[in-house]
Amino acid sequence: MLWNDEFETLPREAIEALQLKRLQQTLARVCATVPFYKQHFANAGITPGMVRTLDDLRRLPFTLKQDMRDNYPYGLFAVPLDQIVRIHASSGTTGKPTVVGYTKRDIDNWAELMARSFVAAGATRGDVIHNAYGYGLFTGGLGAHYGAERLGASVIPMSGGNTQKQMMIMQDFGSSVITCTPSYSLYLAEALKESGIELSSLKLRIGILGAEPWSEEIRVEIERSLGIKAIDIYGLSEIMGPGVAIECIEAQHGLHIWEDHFIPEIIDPESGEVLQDGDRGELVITTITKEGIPLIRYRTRDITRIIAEPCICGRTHRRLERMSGRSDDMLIIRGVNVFPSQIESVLFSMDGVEPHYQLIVDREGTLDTLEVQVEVNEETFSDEIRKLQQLSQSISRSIKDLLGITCKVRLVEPKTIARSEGKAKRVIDRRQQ
Ligand code: DLL
Repeated sequence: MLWNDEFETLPREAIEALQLKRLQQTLARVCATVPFYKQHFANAGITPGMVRTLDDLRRLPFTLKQDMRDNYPYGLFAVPLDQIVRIHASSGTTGKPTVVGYTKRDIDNWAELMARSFVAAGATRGDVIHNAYGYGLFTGGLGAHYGAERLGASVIPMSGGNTQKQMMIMQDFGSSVITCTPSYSLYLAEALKESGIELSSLKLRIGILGAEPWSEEIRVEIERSLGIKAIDIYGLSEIMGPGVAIECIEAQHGLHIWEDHFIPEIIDPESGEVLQDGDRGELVITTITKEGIPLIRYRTRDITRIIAEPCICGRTHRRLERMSGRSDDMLIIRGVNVFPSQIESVLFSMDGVEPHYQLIVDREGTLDTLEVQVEVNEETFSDEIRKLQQLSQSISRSIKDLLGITCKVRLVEPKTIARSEGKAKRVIDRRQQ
């Protein structure tokens, strides 16, 4: 099923022609209306007229999150405030948030792309969409909400939190699609089990999950424990919010990025060089329809690769492999580059381990230390000490084999690691404190 047959199946040449036209219009517009871009391009010796092909895009300088911070709050907006109808902001961990503004048309395009994404995920207008993404400055809640309404489904604006109430509503209202973070879906699964609620008493069939990295192993666990198809959705507030890219239910392999609105590139995060399709690197996105805050070559810091092969679903928009993390999530422990997702994959290949963990990085004297805390299931936890020791040794050996670093593994009782209603916090780095 498609939402917009024409645009979702545009032949490659037509997508590229449309991209070039829209890119040229966007460049002309930002140069005329955003002093930052005028200066930024002048510094690089570029004028919009020099971009004659899509390949010329790589001649333009990148836009960084820092540029948004330096122009806080409205400096990068390309229209006067009286044309901005909504403002969102991303939840920065430190300092001021990153602010984005939407015109009426931006909001309309966003709802369209979210409706398209819902349909790609297998949702229909007959669904009851239980939206447990947070409503507020975060784009998840309102982004999913307007998309679900555009689709014509019945949307329940739950927002995050109050798990008991979520479960009651889910049962009584017959929620069939849930939208939330993957970590919250696991929390819900656990809470349902604890309350003795049978999956057969629910109508849940699809989860549209994103806003944080998750692995294939976690997908298997979510699908099993909630009895649903779990679909990966990607987005970021700087570019739009949720709905920039999504997996299709037909393949569940790679996220189609809506290329009539966004141009993706993959670069080497060190050199900034553009990589070939298929090579893994940092995702850079250029928006080509946004009016409020168009961004040119925005460095997302997310690590992925482009899957250019045609998809069985018939959509012609290329796919991004599931994000394997962010380049700024990379920990450097005793000089070794470590992505939390690498440790996650070791943990979930072990029997008896639950999908809840935390990495604690600290410093003793001049030496970095890593402690991996992971929950084990009830059965394993009540095993004899010797078995638990074997498990923790085999985890630490596998981590050593994979990454070359020694870590301390602490197996903890079920439900001791804090659960999250939004994005999970997997890493506690005490070195900077
Ligand atoms: O998280 C938007 C969103 C809401 C996406 C709901 C999907 C669902 P921000 O708060 O600006 O926006 O955070 C964006 O979250 O750069 C990624 O690092 C991460 N992220 C988002 N989706 C995924 C995903 C929203 N599916 C940042 N897989 C992005 C991995 C994701 N990481």
